[in-house]
Amino acid sequence: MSFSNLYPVTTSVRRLSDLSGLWNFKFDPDGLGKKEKWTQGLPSPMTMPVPASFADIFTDKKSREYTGDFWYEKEIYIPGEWRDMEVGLRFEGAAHRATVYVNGTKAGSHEGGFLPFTVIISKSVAFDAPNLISVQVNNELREDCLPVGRTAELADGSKMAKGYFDFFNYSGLIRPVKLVALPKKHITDYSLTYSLIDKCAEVNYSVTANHKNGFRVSAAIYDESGNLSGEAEGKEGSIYISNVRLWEVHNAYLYKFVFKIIDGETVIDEYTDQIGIRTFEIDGHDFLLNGKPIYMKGFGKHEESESSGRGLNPSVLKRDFELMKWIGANSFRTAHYPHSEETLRLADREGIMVVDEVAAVGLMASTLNFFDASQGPQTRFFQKETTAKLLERHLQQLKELILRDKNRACVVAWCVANEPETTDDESRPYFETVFAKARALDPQHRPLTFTSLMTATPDKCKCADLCDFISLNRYYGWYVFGGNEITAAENIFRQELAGWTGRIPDKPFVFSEYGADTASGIHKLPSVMWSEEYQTEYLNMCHRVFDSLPFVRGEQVWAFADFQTGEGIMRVDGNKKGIFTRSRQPKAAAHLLKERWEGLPLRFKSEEE
Ligand code: BDP
Repeated sequence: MSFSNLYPVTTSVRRLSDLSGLWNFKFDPDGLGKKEKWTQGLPSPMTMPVPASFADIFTDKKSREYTGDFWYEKEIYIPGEWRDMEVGLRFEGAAHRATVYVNGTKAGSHEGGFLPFTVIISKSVAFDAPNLISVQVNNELREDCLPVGRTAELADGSKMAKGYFDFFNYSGLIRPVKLVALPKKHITDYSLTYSLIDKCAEVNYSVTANHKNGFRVSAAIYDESGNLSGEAEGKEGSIYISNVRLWEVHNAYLYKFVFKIIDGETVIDEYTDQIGIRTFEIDGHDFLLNGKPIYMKGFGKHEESESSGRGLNPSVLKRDFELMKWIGANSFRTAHYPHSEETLRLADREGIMVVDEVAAVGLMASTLNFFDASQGPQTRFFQKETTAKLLERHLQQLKELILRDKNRACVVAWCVANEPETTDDESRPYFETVFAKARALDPQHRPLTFTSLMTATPDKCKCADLCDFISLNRYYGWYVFGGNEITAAENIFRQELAGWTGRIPDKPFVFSEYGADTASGIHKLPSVMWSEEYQTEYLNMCHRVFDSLPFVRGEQVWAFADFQTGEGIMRVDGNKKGIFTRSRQPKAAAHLLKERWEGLPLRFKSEEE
């Protein structure tokens, strides 16, 4: 019998308890945990906050860089009132893989640290009595797992994560863990699609449950004042809303959807969600939100902050949205992994569009991909023996991502990979499979893209035509022809873009990354690279290029804020391409972008303009 992995809510019949707080914690470098039965109690544990990444909590380097197995543990009571229910433990993010034990018995495991999973624990728990939850987590990187990298063994025998990507390998129980109690027969999923006719919306829904017969389904939609907007009966159906209030950028309207399964007169399950109604599609070079052209302005954004690492931090999250609204952004890409469900729910609430990215990053065998991007070595990444397994995991995580986020109004597109080595011939069959899977999975048929590496120029990229819109990560003026050579950068940038016009003449282009490292507080007249002055000069150059090209429909600057990376000669305590500092204060470039983005018409560049 399948169990619901829907975002947990409380309703007339569903129960929920958040297990955030301090847990017991212990590293297991020698793999003793299972042999010594740590599942029956961790010997001499320390305390660790959940949700959080453990790395920046510590004051010693070995612990910060720890790579391998580690354990979390918590004792919980399960209310006796839940005896007749199905009880599950839902992990919103256990990076990068986890095995869960309850009272010493294995309850389930999951691969992929940025997507939720639920394990059923009803049969292994004691009600109204203490129960021990133990979680073995592992954060090693491999070439057949996402995100991609390898794990090195150092001279002292310890392991070290070597990501093929430019962000710190933060890990742990990075998102909330929740105890959920559902009726034995319950709703497992629902899907929504819309069509808009004048002021009316046709909302098509379908609901699935973990049992097939002996119940009926009802669906109802309420407006923000609590008035019933429409209702229907059946596992699938349509509800018409006249005078619909659509979900718009910076002006989100969320309806309350209520799904019930009913046996006779008894409500056996009820699930509710806040949903925005909107359409999003591509017409020629235009993105159309609710049928109207829209230009994407915003960021590539990591989900991370000081001390918590990748751990969900609601205050930072809310501050980030306040900054996005302040600067006039209307969108961001969840670089380089699915962000938390709380993030997407906030984007729904605030009216910010999201390009939702799966953790397919590092699909190029390099530990300094930002440097190699400008040098262009061919690593034949898709010809490795690990490719088949990697593809399997990539498809699995794409499936879990689309299942998780398919009903979110904010999600307007899926990004199926960041900077894969699409110059490799074997990337073509790989991505044909990935795109076909994503197309088949999304009921709303959102546009698909991947972000293109600098070396994947129009003459060399084997996969660009698979995309519904082209996303270019370009760093002319930073990694190539930086500083005093910026004029040469602009010329070569324009030359490359002219090539794209010939290769893909009929699709929208978005600059999904462009940026310059900038140490906040460094001022120099005339500018030098790394100064705040250079960041603004660089952005002005890029914007001049974008504005001269008729097919550009978006700019998402890299990055929203400075962020932590691994150590290396290219990074000064992390990547400094943030428009905001890591403590979320503006650099000079933030004021430039605010002026630009607030001034751009919503329909900027549209052929209807
Ligand atoms: C791109 C990557 C991104 C890096 C960025 C950079 O997609 O993760 O942080 O370049 O070099 O290659 O700053």
